[in-house]
This record gives sequence, C-alpha cells and structure tokens, in this order.
Amino acid sequence: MIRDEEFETLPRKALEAIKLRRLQHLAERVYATVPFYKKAFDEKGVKPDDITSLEDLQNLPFTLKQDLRDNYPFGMFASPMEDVVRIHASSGTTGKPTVVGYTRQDIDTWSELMARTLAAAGTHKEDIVHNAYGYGLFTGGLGFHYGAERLGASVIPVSGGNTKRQVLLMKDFGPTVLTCTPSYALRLCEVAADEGVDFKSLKFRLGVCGAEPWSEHMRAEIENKLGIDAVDIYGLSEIMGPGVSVECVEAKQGLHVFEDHFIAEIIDPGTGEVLPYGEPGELVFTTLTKEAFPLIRYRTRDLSVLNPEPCKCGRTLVRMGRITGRSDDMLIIRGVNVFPSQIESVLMGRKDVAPYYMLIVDRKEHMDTLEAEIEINEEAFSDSVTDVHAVEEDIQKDIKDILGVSCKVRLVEPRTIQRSEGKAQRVIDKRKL
Ligand code: DLL
Repeated sequence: MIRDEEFETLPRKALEAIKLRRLQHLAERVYATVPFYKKAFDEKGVKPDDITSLEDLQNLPFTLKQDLRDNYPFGMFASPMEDVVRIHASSGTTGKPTVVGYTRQDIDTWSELMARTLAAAGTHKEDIVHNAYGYGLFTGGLGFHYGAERLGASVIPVSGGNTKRQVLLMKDFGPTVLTCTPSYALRLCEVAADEGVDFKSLKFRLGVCGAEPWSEHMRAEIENKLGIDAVDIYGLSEIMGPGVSVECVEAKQGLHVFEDHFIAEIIDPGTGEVLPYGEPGELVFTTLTKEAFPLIRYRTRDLSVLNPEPCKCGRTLVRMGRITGRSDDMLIIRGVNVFPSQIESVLMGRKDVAPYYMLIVDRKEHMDTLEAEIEINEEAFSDSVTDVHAVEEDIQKDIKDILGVSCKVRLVEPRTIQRSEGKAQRVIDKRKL
C-alpha cells in the first residue's frame, strides 16, 4: 500500500525540485548552527547559496564517522539541547558510540516514515506486529514501535531475546507481522520447532527484516520455513534509524529510498567521485528534513547501487540494491558492530601474545559466532609455567568487555599465522548469507 501518494509517486522532476529546495534550506541551517559544517564549507570554499542545482551537492564536503567521534557526544547537534527529546546511539562498541539526537518534530517525521515503510512492506492497520528488534539505545525497537503505532497497527514490544517466551506469545497473541533481524527470524522458527510449534501454523504473513546483511538465498529460506513474505529494510542510526529505505512487498526488487527526506548518492570509495546510476559503490546520504542531527553527505561505507526506474508498485522513488558489503572492515556480529582493530587493541596491551591474529566469523544455528586465533609469543611459549588455558580465558574476557560480544579465543604457536605483504587479511567470514 502507498501511504503517501503525494511524495512517493511524484514525477522525478517534481521530486527533484522538492529535494533542491530542502537541500538549500538544510545547507543554510547547518552552516549557521554547526561549527563543524561552517569550517568544512569554508575549507572547501563553498557557501550555502552556491547551491543552485542538485548537482551542486557534489561540491559539499563529506561527513565521516570519525567526524562524529571527534564531536562526541553532542557537538554535531544543530538544535539546542532543550529542543532535543530523544537520544539514540549506534550499536558500535568502540569506546565511544555514535550519538544521535531527535527533536519532537524529528520523532514525528521518523514515525511517519516508519509508517510509510511498514505500509510499503505490506502492513495494515489491522495487523498485530511482533516487534523483536531490540529496544534501547539501538534505533530498531523504538523506530518500528512508533511507526507501527502511527500506522494504527497493534504492536507487541517484545524486544530481542527470551526466545522461548516469544514463541509462547506468538502462539497466544496471533501476531501477523514479524519485525526482527533476518537471522533472528530463522532462530525464532527453530526454537518454535523445538517447542513443538510449527511456525507455519502461526498467523504470520509478513516479515520486515534488516539491520544486518542478508541475501536472496536467506530470503528464500525465511519465506519457505516461516511461510511468510520477507522484505528488506535498511537504515542507520546516523541518518535516522530504520526507515531510510524499504522494499515494497509487491516487487521485492530494490529498496525504495524516501527521497523527500534523504538524498542518496553512490560514490567510488577510493576517490570519492560520484558514480552514475547503475554503478556499484559506497552509499552516501544527506538528510533533508532532520532538525537535531542533520548530516551532509554522510559516508555509510555500505556498498550498493541505485536504480531510478519507476517500480511496478507505482513508486517513483529511487531504489537501492541490497547491501552487498562494506568498504571498510567493520563486521556485524549478532547486530553489534565490531572492528578487527578493537581486537588488536586488546592484544597490544598484553605481554604474552604477539599482535598476529585471525578472526573467524561463522553462523551456526542461525547465530553468528566469532573465534580468534591468536599467536602466543616466543617467550610465553617456551616458559613452562604459562597456563595457556588461563591466558585464553583472560583474553576472552577482555574482548567481551571491550566489544560487547563473546569471542572464543584459541592460542596458536608462534609464527603460525600467515603474514601478509600488503594489506593484512585478518578476517575469514564463513557466513553463507
Ligand atoms: O541497524 C537501523 C535498523 C534497525 C535498520 C532495524 C533496519 C532495521 P545501526 O545499528 O546504526 O542501525 O547499523 C547500521 O547496519 O550501516 C548497515 O551496515 C547495516 N544494515 C542495516 N540495515 C541493513 C540491511 C540499524 N537491510 C548498519 N542490509 C548499516 C544490510 C544493513 N545491512
């Protein structure tokens, strides 16, 4: 269903006129209110009123995750704190998370966009939504919650975890729409089977899955095992949370970007040059309507491709392809963003291991697993009193403290981890998505 005929089916020319007007307004606002942007514009020699066409966006500076870290926690906010009514943070666990803020108007815009998202995915007001995205600093739980309420559906704010209990609720409450990560959807199905509940006998019709990479193969598995339609939803905290783009249930061919609120570009991650429609590269987003935390040309590091052809559902919004990977080395393990360099920092602080390691990521029973092979150093290796098992446990604990995910540690003999001559290959991702 198209909730917003006005914006979702506009001829592209008319849509572009709206985007330009909003971009001009945004540039003026961030230049006046966010010191980071004033400096970045000045350094590039651009002024807000230089923007006379959408192509001029290419002259504006990029925003990087590092810029958000440098301005931690609230330095990028464009509204005074008294107007901020909500704070969320990214799931990344490197010391400082990425912090984002929302004004009352932002929450309203987000709720409406999530209502549009859920509608495009095939949700109606009569539906009961089993919302198993995590509630808390993560944007998934509350984002879906507000959207489902705005749509008029009934939402069960079950959050993640406690899977057996979720199965009981699914049986008794008869929810029709499942909202959770694709891996958790499969996990729910498995635990249901263990509890003697055939997932297909439940009332579910639809799953709205995202927040982590998945594939057509995995979609087929979810659809077959759960007996539902599964659609892909994309978003990131920095840009708003879920609801930046979504597939329509009619076509399931690319995710419609809500262009009346976000401009998407694809760039060459190496040169930063904007690529034409149809060419794969890194997704870059500019927020057009956000008040508290507007961003100009935010580099997501997510790899995708854009298609401006109208969709058979009637929407004229540009579609992005399923995310195919990342241009940096960030891993998403059970929904938590993990950088290999964080593991390195744990090892650097120790006397008994060498900074050589290999991370092995896998997916067992639909759950991500992380294992680290780490080289013990010569000294500790030849010392007869070294208790290898105790060292492994100790490192395991440090990694869990810093990353927030568990990682099985296995010490290996000195010089057994392959050295590289160029860029080190430190991750083996065996997940078949
Ligand atoms: O994951 C927001 C969200 C919640 C999206 C619920 C969809 C559903 P972050 O925790 O900031 O926000 O993580 C954002 O997750 O840059 C992608 O790398 C990845 N990601 C999100 N959706 C998808 C998807 C939320 N559909 C990061 N496919 C993004 C692949 C995805 N990767």
